[in-house]
Amino acid sequence: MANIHIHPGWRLKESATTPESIYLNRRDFVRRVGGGTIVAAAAAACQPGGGRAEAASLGPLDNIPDTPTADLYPVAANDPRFTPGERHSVVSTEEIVATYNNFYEFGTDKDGVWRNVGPFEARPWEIEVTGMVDKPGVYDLVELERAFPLEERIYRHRCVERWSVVVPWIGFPLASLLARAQPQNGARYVNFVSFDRPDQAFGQRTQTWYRWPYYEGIRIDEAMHELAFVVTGMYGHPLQKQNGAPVRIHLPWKYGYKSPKSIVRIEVSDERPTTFWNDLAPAEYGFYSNVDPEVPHPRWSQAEEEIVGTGKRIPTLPFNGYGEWIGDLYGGRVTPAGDVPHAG
Ligand SMILES: Nc1nc2c(c(=O)[nH]1)N[C@H]1C(S)=C(S)[C@@H](COP(=O)(O)O)O[C@H]1N2
Ligand SMILES: [Mo]
Repeated sequence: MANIHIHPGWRLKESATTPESIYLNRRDFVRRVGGGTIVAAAAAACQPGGGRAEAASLGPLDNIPDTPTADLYPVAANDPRFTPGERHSVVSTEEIVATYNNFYEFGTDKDGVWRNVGPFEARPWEIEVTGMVDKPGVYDLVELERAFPLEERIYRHRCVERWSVVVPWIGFPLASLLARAQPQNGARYVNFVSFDRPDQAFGQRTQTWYRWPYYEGIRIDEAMHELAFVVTGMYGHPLQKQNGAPVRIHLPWKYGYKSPKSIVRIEVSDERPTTFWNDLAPAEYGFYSNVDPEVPHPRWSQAEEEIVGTGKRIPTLPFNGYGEWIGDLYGGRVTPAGDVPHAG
């Protein structure tokens, strides 16, 4: 009985979803990239000196940067046999996920982000892994995409603002990248840093009250957890810019802001890093920020969420439904004591 494969139980069942939308998107992508026309148009819109993208010429699904790794996509989907339940496991359409975004580097209007990413040059791209690792280095993202087997993971994504989507991400486990860098004994935290390019991101130019570049961090045992994912693709193709091209993190048991987009650096250290949202509003956004229906935000309840594009509201689950796989990372709690002042 060689090759018995144990499928992780956190995998969402694709058959409980709307596979048509995924496969339509895949075909659509093949057609667009195969023809090459839209990619060429996107590249033209990114010429130096260009202002914001021309909304009229580029649609929300036309923001996939050209990459020599396009041949790696799509990849095999999740095994359909395992699911943590039917709740909320309808994959959002790419149209929704690509037009309703939080990415403050490109403004604070969720439906405006995709219109503003034109000037952002998301390929080629390097990521530095630095700090308390035996093998620090600067990696070309293309190298990493080819080094690790890419997998598709359908993950729930829950924003602290009470909306959620379900996204077929493509990427590789964060643990694989960290293993390659070899964290030293005593390494306890991992910090992620996004790009800093005010010339390409008008939000960094104009919203100077934010502490750019965006940064968020987690404990190293959280980073090594099998659910922690480095995302390079979505819906069968490389990431759209508005979703964090060319590489972002996704931590499905935490509020969305803990998953930084378009990262350029991963820092391993023995000191807890400060984090973008905790620095801005410590009473509202903790370090851990695990999805917790019992701990309201000071300005709203977290008991429910709206599934974007459906008008449907559903109860929020502890750890966003991933509690069974999180195990005892937090000593039996969802929100560790004192994570936000009002959580006790
Ligand atoms: N660099 C960066 N990363 C970011 C953000 C941001 O503003 N900048 N917003 C966060 C928030 S609040 C959420 S909900 C998710 C949104 O991801 P999506 O637009 O792909 O759904 O990205 C997170 N990562
Ligand atoms: Mo968010």
